[in-house]
Amino acid sequence: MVFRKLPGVSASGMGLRLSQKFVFLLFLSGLVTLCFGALFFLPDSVRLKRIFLSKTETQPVTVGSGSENDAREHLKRPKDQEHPRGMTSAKGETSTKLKSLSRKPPVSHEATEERLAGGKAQEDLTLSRSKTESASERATSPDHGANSDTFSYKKFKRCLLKHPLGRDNGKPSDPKTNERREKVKEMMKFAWDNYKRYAWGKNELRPLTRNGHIGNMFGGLRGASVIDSLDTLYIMGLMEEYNDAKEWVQTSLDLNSNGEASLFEVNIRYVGGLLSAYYLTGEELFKNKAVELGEKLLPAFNTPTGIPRGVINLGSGTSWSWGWASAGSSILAEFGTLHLEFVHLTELSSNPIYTEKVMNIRKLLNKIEKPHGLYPNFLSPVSGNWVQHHVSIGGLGDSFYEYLIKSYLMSDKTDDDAKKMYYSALEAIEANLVQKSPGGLTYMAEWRGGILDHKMGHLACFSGGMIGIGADDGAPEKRQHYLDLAAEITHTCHESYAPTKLGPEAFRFDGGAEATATRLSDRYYILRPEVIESYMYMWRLTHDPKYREWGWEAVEALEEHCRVESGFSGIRDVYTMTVSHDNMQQSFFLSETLKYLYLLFSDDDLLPLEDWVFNTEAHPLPIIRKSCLQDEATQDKTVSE
Ligand code: DMJ
Repeated sequence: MVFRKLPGVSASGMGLRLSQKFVFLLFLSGLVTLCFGALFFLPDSVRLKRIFLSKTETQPVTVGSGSENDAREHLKRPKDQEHPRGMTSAKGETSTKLKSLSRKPPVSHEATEERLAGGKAQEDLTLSRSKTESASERATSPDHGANSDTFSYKKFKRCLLKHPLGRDNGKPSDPKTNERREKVKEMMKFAWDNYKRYAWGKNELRPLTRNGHIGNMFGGLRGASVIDSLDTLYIMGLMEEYNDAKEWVQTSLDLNSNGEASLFEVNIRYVGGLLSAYYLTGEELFKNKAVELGEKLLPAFNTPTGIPRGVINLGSGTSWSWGWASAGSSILAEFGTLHLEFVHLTELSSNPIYTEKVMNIRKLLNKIEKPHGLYPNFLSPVSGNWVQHHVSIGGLGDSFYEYLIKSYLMSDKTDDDAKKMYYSALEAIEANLVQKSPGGLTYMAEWRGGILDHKMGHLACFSGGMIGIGADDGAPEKRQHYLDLAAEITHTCHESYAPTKLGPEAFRFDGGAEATATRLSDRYYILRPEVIESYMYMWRLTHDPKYREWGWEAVEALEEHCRVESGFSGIRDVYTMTVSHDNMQQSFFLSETLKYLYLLFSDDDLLPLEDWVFNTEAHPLPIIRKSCLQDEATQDKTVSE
């Protein structure tokens, strides 16, 4: 740079003025930096801070539909998927740059859009670690409950209407029912003991080969059967077993894994299991682990729409879509099954981020145009558009609907958006999917762009219970109708349980079939809970003894066909009396199937529905009574003042 001499100013004078200006400018910029830096120390509520440090995530909501595409079965991932490359661990850094990407760039119009938008999206993906760090710090703070911002277990217990375990741990007065309940408890102990003996710390037991199974759903996390069993063991009073499980969580549950996990599975089994264990027992350990794990799931939401991708690397935070999901889409039943757990994570950590994330999903789904009022199963996390028009109450869609009504119930009936969305979805389901077979069975068909597939999956059988628990809050003129519909669906699902008295994975209502599997590949039963889940809810709602009888049929069938020398196993064909076992004791057998059976034979005051909702893995989460919790907070304050 060249300085020209100004008239009347000597060279040395000009140099002096310039250096004075330089010092002044330096001082000024220092001052601005200081003021800006000070913003970070202001509380979040200060307006100035929100103006200058607003979030940068973009959330466009555009509506449209893509091409029809074939989906693989929910949650089954082809083995040939590549691993994401070039990821570095972000551990130890104060702020982490996170990537979200589709694993295999698809070759459709949507894919081009994604790659273009993806580039822009990368800029906005910085997660404020300071915010999430404070979440776990707050959750682990020993003086929890000391002020109205932090969670107080004592206050929570006072806001429950009833004791969680009832008067006498739900023991039924009728001796026959009690005997049946004891049988279920024995089955749990048998399943647990064998898991402990042969597969301790692994995810599931392989009961025939007597070893453990790890699988690839939980991103290197271990002990899925331990976490899924905690609350079941506790409510059954299997305290020695519960204590072993708790000790394992304390000493061996390592959350610093670096593998690829299903966001959905980790959330419903691990986060859900830990949350329930905390609420039932008050053990801080479970709360801290739940919040710590919850934090690790947050990077999956860093997409242009805030709709999370299905797979996340728990170590690096990189996330991507399932290779089998068309055009890099996210799955309705996956991103729609986070609400209950995430609201509780906010409750326990006092960090609003979890609720913000799931409310954002809700907002987008509420706004987006729905074909015939229905929610298709695939949505692009980049554009916020439906990717194809396949609608199902079974796999890929199921628990999204479940979480709408349960969000409403869990909010102490204050979450009106969830309520509206649930009942209008149910109306659309009734208008488009609910069918009557020639033999008079009511069923939920699947919908592919307006064409019905007259098939119902075992997974869809949860809907009997769901429609049942939502019946009472529907329009007054519809209440009895909903209860009847719930009973009819449950009846249809019971009909599908034959002749082993266990049900196939999918059954059909066309070509002369009446709730029967017509393909060999649909005949397997993997210890799934959905039909029994509906029996349990329908029993609580109606006290019709047939539900207990149907539950008992299932117990006998499980004993006869699935019990092997070292645990319980799924079977390959429910239509053959000489069964072939699949050598897998699924963790949901311990968390759901046996828990729902135990509750079916217990009094209603064991985990009363006035106080608890069950997440989709049957982990009980308490209804949040905001007004009571706030009142209690005031009381505590007054006392301490
Ligand atoms: C469980 O993990 C959950 O119930 C989930 O919602 C669906 N699949 C299994 C049980 O079948």
